[in-house]
Amino acid sequence: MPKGSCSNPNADIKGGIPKRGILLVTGNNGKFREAREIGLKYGVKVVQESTIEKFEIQASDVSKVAELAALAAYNRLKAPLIVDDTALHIDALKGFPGVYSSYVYTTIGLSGILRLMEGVENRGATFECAVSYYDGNLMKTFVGRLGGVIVTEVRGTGGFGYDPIFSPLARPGKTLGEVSLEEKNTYSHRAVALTSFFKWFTGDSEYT
Ligand code: ITT
Repeated sequence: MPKGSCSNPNADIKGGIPKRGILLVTGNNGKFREAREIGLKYGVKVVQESTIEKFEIQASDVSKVAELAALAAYNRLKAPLIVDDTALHIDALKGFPGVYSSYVYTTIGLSGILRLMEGVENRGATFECAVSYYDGNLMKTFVGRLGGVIVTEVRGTGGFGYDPIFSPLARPGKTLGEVSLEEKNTYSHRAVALTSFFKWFTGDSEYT
């Protein structure tokens, strides 16, 4: 199925593995690449849907944003789908940029965040990711978090978004921009949320 198609994601899956498909509504190719790899482990083909824009309300938590975005996307596409809403919360900035993460990234960017953090001793931060599934009937939301620190300079060319300024506690000394996609997928906020989703979706979990 071509990228961005909005018909049934199961339509081009002909037996064997993967056995099922799911649309991921996102304009962010980095999210899609990570989700595609995790989906394959569970026999699920993740199909990126980027022809419609993810509807983003301004709410105080990622679960609410993801659920409303899933509902809005379903009303357009009429096919089972997931959306991923992610926020970076910086402790010393009282959780900022949080639900404004996308806007802040495209306005002040990584260098703007580093400037705000100049001379700040408490570098703690958390990524929070909510993945919401909606099929016109059932809404399910899965959340994952990753703790780490904001480093003092941009490091690494891997990943996307805030990855080059975030060093996870799981990998001290390295930013997410300096680790492989495979490694990020073993402990990231997105991997935790998506793993719970895929386990539920494929019937392999306590969620069923
Ligand atoms: P969609 O809404 O189309 O899915 P987006 O990039 O706007 O794409 P979010 O609102 O969820 O998605 O992301 C908020 C910001 O956080 C945005 O700038 C992302 O690039 C960034 N971001 C999301 N996940 C990330 C991750 O795993 N690592 C680093 N930055 C991330």
